[in-house]
Amino acid sequence: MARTVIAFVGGFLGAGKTTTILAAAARLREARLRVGVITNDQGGDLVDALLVRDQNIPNRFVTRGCFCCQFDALEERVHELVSQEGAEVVLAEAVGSCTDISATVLNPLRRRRGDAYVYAPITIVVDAHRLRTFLNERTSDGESDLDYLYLKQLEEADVVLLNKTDEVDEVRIQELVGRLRALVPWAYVLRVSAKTGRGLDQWLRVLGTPGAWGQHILDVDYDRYARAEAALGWLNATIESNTACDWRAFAEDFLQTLLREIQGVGRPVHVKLHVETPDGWVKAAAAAPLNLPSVAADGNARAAPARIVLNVRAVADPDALRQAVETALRVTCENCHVEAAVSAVESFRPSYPKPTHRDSEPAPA
Ligand SMILES: Nc1nc2c(ncn2[C@@H]2O[C@H](COP(=O)(O)OP(=O)(O)OP(=O)(O)O)[C@@H](O)[C@H]2O)c(=O)[nH]1
Ligand SMILES: [Mg+2]
Repeated sequence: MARTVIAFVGGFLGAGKTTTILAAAARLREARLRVGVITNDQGGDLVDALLVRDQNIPNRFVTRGCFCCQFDALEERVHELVSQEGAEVVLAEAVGSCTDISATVLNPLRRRRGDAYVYAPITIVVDAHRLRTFLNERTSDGESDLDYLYLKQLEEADVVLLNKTDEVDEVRIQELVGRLRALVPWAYVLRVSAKTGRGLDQWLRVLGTPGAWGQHILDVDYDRYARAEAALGWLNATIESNTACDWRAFAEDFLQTLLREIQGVGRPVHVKLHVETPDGWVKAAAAAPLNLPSVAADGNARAAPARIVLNVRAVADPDALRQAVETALRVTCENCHVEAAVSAVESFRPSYPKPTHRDSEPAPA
């Protein structure tokens, strides 16, 4: 039997990693390959995991820390996807505030597991709008800690996917590709749209290309990396309701109201929610810098009970995020004549990254 291919997909919060993975998984399945997906988060309840499950893709989660700090769990989940689900390709999405994947995840796995798997290039997904903002706002007297993290994510890429090109004109795309090639001359830079499918077949061809990938071991200042992560507030919540309503309209209203509330206490980075009802699901999300809501549903979700999973990532105090969620929920419930209550919530700042392994040299490929 051919060895399973493992592809790590990183990139900043909201860049489009999950959307890219789901679109790629659909193509791989059309080509009759068995795909498994691993999602990852600093907290517990994950919208991404629900999105993968909605597509009936075999999936596993690594929660309560990024792959590097939860390495043993990652290794186990990969093994499960291969041994229990027969996965021939595993697409593993790293937390969007995570970097140093090559030294702390890919190379330790290769060193420990040797030939058991084939390691695909490390892919970093980049939101074209965020890249423009990053390039425009960088100053010669040094970048912010979050910009430092963003740059480190790019530096370890074997492949960069310039995503959301459906929203940017071709002249700008050309310019951004040029700037990316100057920043990371060793990486393949591909123009893609996870939404329209542009460039995804090309990406899959690159993923299947044998090579000594993951060789870019970063020089990372972990104090700066930790400060960048700690600038972010994280909130995961579950909300439950026994009222029947138009859940798509509810999700749109809640997302917009919550974005406004967060803007009052900080800066939204990625806000996403998933509503599950007996007659369907709705997902709604908005990612900085544009914060344009995108909403999708599988039908006409109107029934009760409804279970809403909410994930907020923002440059804001975690307690202020709790307050923002409570206020937005009250406003939307009034607007939509719904009774709903938060049944679980956690909010925090990611803690100092402490990788289980860190290889300062690439393992033999
Ligand atoms: N227009 C457009 N929107 C996209 C595209 N890819 C993703 N999005 C939207 O961007 C937002 C973030 O997408 P995700 O796939 O959840 O991003 P992510 O990188 O997985 O986010 P995190 O897991 O929070 O780090 C969602 O609203 C998506 O609908 C794209 O190619 N074009
Ligand atoms: Mg995601």
